[in-house]
Amino acid sequence: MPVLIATRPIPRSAFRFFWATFALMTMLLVTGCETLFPIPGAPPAGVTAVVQMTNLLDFSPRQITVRVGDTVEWQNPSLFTHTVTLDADLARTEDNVALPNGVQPSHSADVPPNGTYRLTFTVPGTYRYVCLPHERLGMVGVVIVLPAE
Ligand SMILES: [Cu+2]
Repeated sequence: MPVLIATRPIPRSAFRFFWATFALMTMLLVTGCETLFPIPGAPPAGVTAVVQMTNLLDFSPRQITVRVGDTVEWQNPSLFTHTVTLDADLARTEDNVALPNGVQPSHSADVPPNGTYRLTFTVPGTYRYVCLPHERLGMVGVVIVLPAE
């Protein structure tokens, strides 16, 4: 006796869903989740730590610790122009900037909205720096550089 199995045609939308899911999973495998869903604060390649310059006129995080040879990237996702200034001669208050002995002063110049600035630290010690336009408002930061591991 023949068995009758009810078969409905699979709706087109089911195929579309399948292929859309398949394509998304493939993209995730190929590019990594971070491309589609960037993790806030995840450092770009070659960068050890990220400091953001914020709309609240602050460095975030205000203090970071890295090691000799590490590169720090300052990112400006804010609406304001900021600077990363490790130069006591440029600072309003000289004491807001401090560098380990023998380290040359440096200054990013203006970092506009969406701009970035990178520094690679080669000398261990404590670095105090300011944002020139907002130094008076307390926009100061600290990078502590430990000896290489
Ligand atoms: Cu600033």
